[in-house]
Amino acid sequence: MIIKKKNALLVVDVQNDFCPGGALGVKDGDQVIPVINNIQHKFYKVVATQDWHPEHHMSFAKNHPGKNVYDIIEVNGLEQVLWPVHCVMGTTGADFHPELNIKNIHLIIRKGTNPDIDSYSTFTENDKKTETGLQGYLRGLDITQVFLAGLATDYCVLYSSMDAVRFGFETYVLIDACRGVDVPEHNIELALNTMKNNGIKIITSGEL
Ligand code: VGL
Ligand code: ZN
Repeated sequence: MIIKKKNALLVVDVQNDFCPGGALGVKDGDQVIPVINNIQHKFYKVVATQDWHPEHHMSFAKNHPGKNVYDIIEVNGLEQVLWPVHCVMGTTGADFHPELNIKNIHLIIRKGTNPDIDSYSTFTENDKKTETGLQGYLRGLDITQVFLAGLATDYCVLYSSMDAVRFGFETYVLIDACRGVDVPEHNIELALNTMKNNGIKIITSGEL
């Protein structure tokens, strides 16, 4: 039995833009939805996140004249992948996928709202310092275990799980409930290795 009493499931960015047909569609991204819907009841708290960018966000390639989607540039000393316009606040692309069951979600965190910095992690912006408030919420409830699911394995799930373990939570990634972008090539494999090397446990939803 892995799961303890004080746990939280983090449902990362299961939004239209990250699902097939979306602006930054992740291959088979919608396949995480039935898995996530089926396991939510096992958790003490369920937190969902939304990538939630202003139109003029620095992560959009179109805001950097002469640059292309997936170029990697440096902004304020941080490496930045340039993305297609995605998850613009208040648009349909930023909505949760309609098949995701959101009725039992306790907390929704929106991240990436600062136009000047990206925020892959649900805990901190990419400066690794500015918090979203999630750590305080979990600590306030004495939660010690964090399980992650959603999109994308090699970006928001990776960064969120790395912060979770850094902040002292026992951290699990539910591999069958995640899908990745895989940009650059082999990035998902690299992400999983980084997780494992940092003490994050990779399990399947069947092991819960
Ligand atoms: C994400 C790229 C850009 C994610 C967010 O949710 O993994 N990826 N913004
Ligand atoms: Zn984004």
